[in-house]
Amino acid sequence: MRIFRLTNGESTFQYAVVNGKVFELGVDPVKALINYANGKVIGLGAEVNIDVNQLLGRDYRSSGLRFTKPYDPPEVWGSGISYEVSRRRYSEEGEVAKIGDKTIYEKVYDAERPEIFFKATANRCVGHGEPIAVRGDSEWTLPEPELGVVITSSGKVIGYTIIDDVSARDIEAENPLYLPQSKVYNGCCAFGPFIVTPDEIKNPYSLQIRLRIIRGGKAIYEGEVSTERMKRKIDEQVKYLIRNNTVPDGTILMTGTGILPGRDAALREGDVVEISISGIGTLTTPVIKLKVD
Ligand code: DO4
Ligand code: MG
Repeated sequence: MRIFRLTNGESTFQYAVVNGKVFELGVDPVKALINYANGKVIGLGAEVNIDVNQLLGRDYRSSGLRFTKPYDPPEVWGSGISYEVSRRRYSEEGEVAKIGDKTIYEKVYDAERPEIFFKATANRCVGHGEPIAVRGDSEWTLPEPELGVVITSSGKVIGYTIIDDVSARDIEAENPLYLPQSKVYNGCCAFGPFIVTPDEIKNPYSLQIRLRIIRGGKAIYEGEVSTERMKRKIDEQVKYLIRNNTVPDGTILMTGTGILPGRDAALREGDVVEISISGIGTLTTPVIKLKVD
């Protein structure tokens, strides 16, 4: 099953795709995911005739129905430096803080305890076709294309999604204590277009993640990675997230990036970020730059 949500700008409408057919979803999407995972009745409504592919081509400037985030996540958390490439690339950028003779990124990559950070609430997240943001005080913001997992309060994975941990890298590079400001702001996170149930993702460690940054119709950056390269596995990340830390059902955990463009790919207003994960789909988001008030 996959879950998605549409909006006409005023109201939202939620749907589930089961065996290739689209149905209205009569219950809260998180409840539907939990019931589905437990083999219980989901709460499907009438079958509807919706051209999903045509709707995926629209964005927030289109009139009429378009995609939005699949549901309102109560909390979004991130796990960091879970790929060797992120350990290396984060360690290379400028004057990086050290503990002993290792950069903080090398240290956390090798440590038993992962990096876990708070990322967003629903109001800071956008969906497919909606704008992600560059902070008004950042000149070097990058997308971080990641596999997102939707979990219950007990840490059970009930869904997968594509998620963008948009990050103001210059603010984090200036001082690691600025991490929350580099990670958490309006429009800092996009996810969707779908939440896909675990039965559709046979092996979460064999997914291909691709990123394209498009400027003026041309790709200025293209990169890819397989989740096979994720060193810190999902259950380990979830275990630390929920240790002595109660999270609500429907919390999303971002599992870390393995694609790291350089400074020359810093996002600009008008760019389009396209992230694909095999078996899930493609999340497309335009970019806007916020103003400092
Ligand atoms: O501290 C850096 C953040 C790392 C991160 O977000 C990632 O590896 O995806
Ligand atoms: Mg990240």
